Amino acid sequence: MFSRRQLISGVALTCTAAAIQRPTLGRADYRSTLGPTVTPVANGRTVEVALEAAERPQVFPCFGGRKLPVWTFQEGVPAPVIRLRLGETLVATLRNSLPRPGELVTIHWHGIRLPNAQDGVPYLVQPPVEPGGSYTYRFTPPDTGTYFFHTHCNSVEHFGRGLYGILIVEGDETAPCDHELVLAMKDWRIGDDGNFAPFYTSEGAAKSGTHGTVRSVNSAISPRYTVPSSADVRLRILNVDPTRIAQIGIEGAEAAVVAIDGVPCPPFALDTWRFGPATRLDVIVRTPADGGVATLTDYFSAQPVPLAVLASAGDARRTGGFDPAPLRSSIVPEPDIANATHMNFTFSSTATGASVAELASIDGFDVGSLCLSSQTFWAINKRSWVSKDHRNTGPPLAKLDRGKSYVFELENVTAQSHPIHIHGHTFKVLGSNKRKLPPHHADTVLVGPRERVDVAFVADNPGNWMFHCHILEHQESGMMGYLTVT
Ligand SMILES: [Cu+2]
Repeated sequence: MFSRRQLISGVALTCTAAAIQRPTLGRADYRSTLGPTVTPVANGRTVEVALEAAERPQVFPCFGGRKLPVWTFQEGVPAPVIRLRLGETLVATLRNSLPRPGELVTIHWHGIRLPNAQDGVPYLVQPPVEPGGSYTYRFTPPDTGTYFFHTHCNSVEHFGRGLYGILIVEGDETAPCDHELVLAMKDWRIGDDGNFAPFYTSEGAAKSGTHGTVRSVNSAISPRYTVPSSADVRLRILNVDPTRIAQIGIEGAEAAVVAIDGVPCPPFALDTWRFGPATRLDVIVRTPADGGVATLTDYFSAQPVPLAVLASAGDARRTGGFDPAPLRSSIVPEPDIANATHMNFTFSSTATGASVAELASIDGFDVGSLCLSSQTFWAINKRSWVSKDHRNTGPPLAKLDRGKSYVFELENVTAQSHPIHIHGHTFKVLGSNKRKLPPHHADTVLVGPRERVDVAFVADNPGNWMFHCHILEHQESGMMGYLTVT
């Protein structure tokens, strides 16, 4: 008989095997350059959006007919999609109409290099919005790309109940695609009684997070979208789950990655991509001929999971070979690696976290019955963030000089993966001690067990910026801090 631990490692082996054995299609010698730089020019135009955080009980397609008390920003849709053109200013008015007394809200615009005051972190940069209150965000995004937004208060529950939205800044294409889809991947945690199950558990927080029970894309199970045939379709794929790490690929069609975390990269063939929470991937797919299907698939499980199906219909749009046009180059400043200051950040578990993880791995042991003296399981450089609501911030993890280049050595000494996110900056991923990564930029990078990933950036944005794991239970149980740029 297998122990639970053996079974878990067996699952991991199966996943790896699934990813490796998967056949790859087509060629991979796409153009290795980017298009000309696109420089934002504020054009005076504004896009005004009203976002009202409220409970709106409804039946999303993945709920199996059940009505659940979801929390959303707008009526009628699982998640609003805000679109603006580069150069336009977003004016977003947030109203807090959540039903629970004392439930606070802010909006963090994930990945946007915006002024610190608009970053939406309670206490650190703004007072949280009380029930009945409102707050207006106003900023002009400097970069194109695929982003999302979410609250930065009680995040595990807010994500769990669906309080997030998509933000797209257009203007990066050098050649138009034939069609576009936004595909937001998120699990829902529904208990046997048909209601939401607890979003935060000590067992989950001390290990890889508390997983949802129903997988979805755009709040539907394996939704099917009709797309033009033999066409180049742009997929903006987002992982908006607070926990799930996927290994995504496209089955049945040739596909190329053109941007990671919104930042354009020279196109490269998508075999599979390790896809951590809060990360995004822009992919161009050459759809099959009329009647064919291509499937966005997650290979990081014992059996590949079909996440969304693209069904081709109609006359062929293209006849030549697949040669996806690169997007325009971004204006993210290039770090001066030779003269950069190196800083090491070690992501570790606390003594409490290590013992809870150990106990949680014993079959039948209910960690919830422990009278835990501390809910702090994780640390950055041996410091745990003690207040999940950001109230008692303490000193920053590091002070950075404005305009200087830094190399952050992100060192994970735990047995879990951690998607590490830095607010207000986009970093260049330099490399990993464990895997080969294509040259790219990101705002969130997945650091695997005992992996070290080096990233570099110019600290050009003044203010206090959160620096944390985006497995939200890890964040709320200690793996969070902030940087000060002056
Ligand atoms: Cu983590």
